[in-house]
Amino acid sequence: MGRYLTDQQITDFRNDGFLVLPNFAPAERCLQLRERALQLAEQYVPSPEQATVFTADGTPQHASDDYFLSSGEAIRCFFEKDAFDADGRLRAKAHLSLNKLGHAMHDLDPVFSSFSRTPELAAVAHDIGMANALLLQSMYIFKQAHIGGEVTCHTDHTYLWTEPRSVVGFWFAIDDATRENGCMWAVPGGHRWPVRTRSRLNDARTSTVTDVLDPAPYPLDNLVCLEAKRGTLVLLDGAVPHLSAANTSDKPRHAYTIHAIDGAAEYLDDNWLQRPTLPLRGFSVN
Ligand SMILES: O=C(O)CCC(=O)C(=O)O
Repeated sequence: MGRYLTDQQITDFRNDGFLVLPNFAPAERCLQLRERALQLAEQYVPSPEQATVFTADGTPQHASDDYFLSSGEAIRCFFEKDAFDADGRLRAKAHLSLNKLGHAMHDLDPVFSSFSRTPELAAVAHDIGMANALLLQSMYIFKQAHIGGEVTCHTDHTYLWTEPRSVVGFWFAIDDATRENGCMWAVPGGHRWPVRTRSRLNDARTSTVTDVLDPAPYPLDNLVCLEAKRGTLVLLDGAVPHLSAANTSDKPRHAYTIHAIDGAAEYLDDNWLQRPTLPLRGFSVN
């Protein structure tokens, strides 16, 4: 397999726990994915009465919802909390009120699958040491203008735990992500700290619970702003703390993210995301 990253980029990723790769995905492919995401949103959006709200601001309303818990093998639509008015009515059309689509578009939709599997992505995964990268989940994050919710500081290992730790986030800017519309921020070197929480299924497998391994919040003094133009790929080590602010601007901030794990690591069976019938596949096109 060919190399994609330089030695310096690999060193930067190891040192910082993230790496920003501008111009990774061609703009036209990003726009094609954007259009497809909006089509899927229209096609799959449930009626507002059956809506599952997804929040990443510390108030997980989705945590005990079967629509969420069984979405690892499906294409599901999750609403923004602020999409509803005080009477519980949607302020905008349903498919324009979504927080995200998740979590198996990369396996179930041809447009998403082809965006998610390229020789370049396979090479990047290999370059950062993933011997057998497997695509575990995909999320299309709308971060809609005005209502796009905050994502509080977290690590991805918290949610997608393997032994040893192996999850890596492959986050693509589908729109330009700026300070105004809620770009991501990360703590350089924070991936060397032990991960402080683990989210997992309860014994009845009906809800997620959080094990607090260290109650101290992650120190955020050195946060780095990850502004990203359309087509930028941001790699995130599974233990690097990262976050994004709410989008209060009038510009949407669409992003697409894939979380991959290493097939050599053990994926725990009390992680919320389970794939009982759909085998995991890698980044290679075939
Ligand atoms: O897109 C965002 O604002 C956050 C995404 C994120 O936390 C992730 O992909 O792990």
